[in-house]
Amino acid sequence: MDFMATKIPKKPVLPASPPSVGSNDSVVLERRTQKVKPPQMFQVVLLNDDFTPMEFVVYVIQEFFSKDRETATQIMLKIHLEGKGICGVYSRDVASTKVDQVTQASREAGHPLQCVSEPVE
Ligand code: TYC
Repeated sequence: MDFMATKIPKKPVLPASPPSVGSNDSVVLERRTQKVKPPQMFQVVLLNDDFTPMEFVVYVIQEFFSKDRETATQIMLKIHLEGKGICGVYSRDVASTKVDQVTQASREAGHPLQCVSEPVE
C-alpha cells in the first residue's frame, strides 16, 4: 500500500517587528498591519443581444456556471430585460477561461452571445 506524505499547512505568520527599547528600559512591540491582500476577483458577465435564443443562454448558464435550471432562467431573464447580468465571480484565470469557453461554445452554435469579465471593485 502507498502512503502519501502529508503536511499540515501552517498558519501564515506576520513578521514580528524588531523589539525596540523605550526610554525607561521597557520593551515596545509594535503591531504590524497585514501586508497580503486578498486576490482581485473577476465577475463574468453575459450581455444581451437580439439573436441568441433564450434557451441557449439558459443552457450556457447551467453548463458553464453550475446553476440549476430555475436560477439560470432567472439570470437569463435579467440579462434580457436589463442588458447584462453576472453569472459568477472567480479568480482572474478561472474567469478568463469561462469567457473563452462560453465564447467558443456560442460561436460553434452560430450565436453572437457576448461574454466578458470585469474586476469586482
Ligand atoms: N434577447 C434574447 C432574445 O430575445 C435572449 C438573450 C438573453 C440573449 C440573454 C442574450 O445574454 C443574453 N432571444
